Amino acid sequence: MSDLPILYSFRRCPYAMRARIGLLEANIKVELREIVLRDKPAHMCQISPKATVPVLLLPNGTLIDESLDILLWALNQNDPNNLLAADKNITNKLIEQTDGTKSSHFKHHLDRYKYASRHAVENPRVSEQATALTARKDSETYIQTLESLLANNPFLLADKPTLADYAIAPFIRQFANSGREWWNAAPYPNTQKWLEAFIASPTFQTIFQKFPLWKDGDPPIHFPT
Ligand SMILES: N[C@@H](CCC(=O)N[C@@H](CS)C(=O)NCC(=O)O)C(=O)O
Repeated sequence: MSDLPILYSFRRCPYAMRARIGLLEANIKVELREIVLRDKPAHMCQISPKATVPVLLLPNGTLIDESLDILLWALNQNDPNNLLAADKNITNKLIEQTDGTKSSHFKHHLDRYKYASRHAVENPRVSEQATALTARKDSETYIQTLESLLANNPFLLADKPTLADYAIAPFIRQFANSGREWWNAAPYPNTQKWLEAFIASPTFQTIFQKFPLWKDGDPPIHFPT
């Protein structure tokens, strides 16, 4: 058993990004196990049968397998940049609007936009392109919420990043990347600027570095390095 927490992670997953951001910000070292979703390690599925990343296993056997819980677990131990300073209720509400499971939440539309071919199958009379366009349109109410917040401050809830920025930006990155040309021309200058600043930040550059795929028996890879 490792004397460090073990993090199962997938580089491009926005949820796993949250976990790595929390660990980096809190400067908590873990053994990072990079996986691919089509070939999940048996140990990960055994300790967390829902088999989603991120999964954090603490040396005392405690399992944390929800991204927001990992982010909060890390920051509650060490939060040198005061990411927990913003109002908790507003923060939670905004995060829920992002990746909550209701069909009104942004993640629902993001999935249909990014994976329109999969979702078009649900209703064969609607083309893949129409599915994507509807999903993108439906996402815009949420993007407008961010845009208004970012008209007041350079970050969502303050003049510096807080939990909400780091919990949400990985999903907006995925949205922007699902139609880059459209995003670059879309009427959301504040959100575009905020996203660019996130992507250029040392925090994102550090958590987005590439790690080799983990397999059982490999020497441990530590994160942050
Ligand atoms: N609610 C979970 C969701 C995590 C999640 O859905 N992660 C995706 C990857 S981005 C996943 O592992 N999906 C499982 C799969 O595709 O098999 C969390 O916040 O950690």
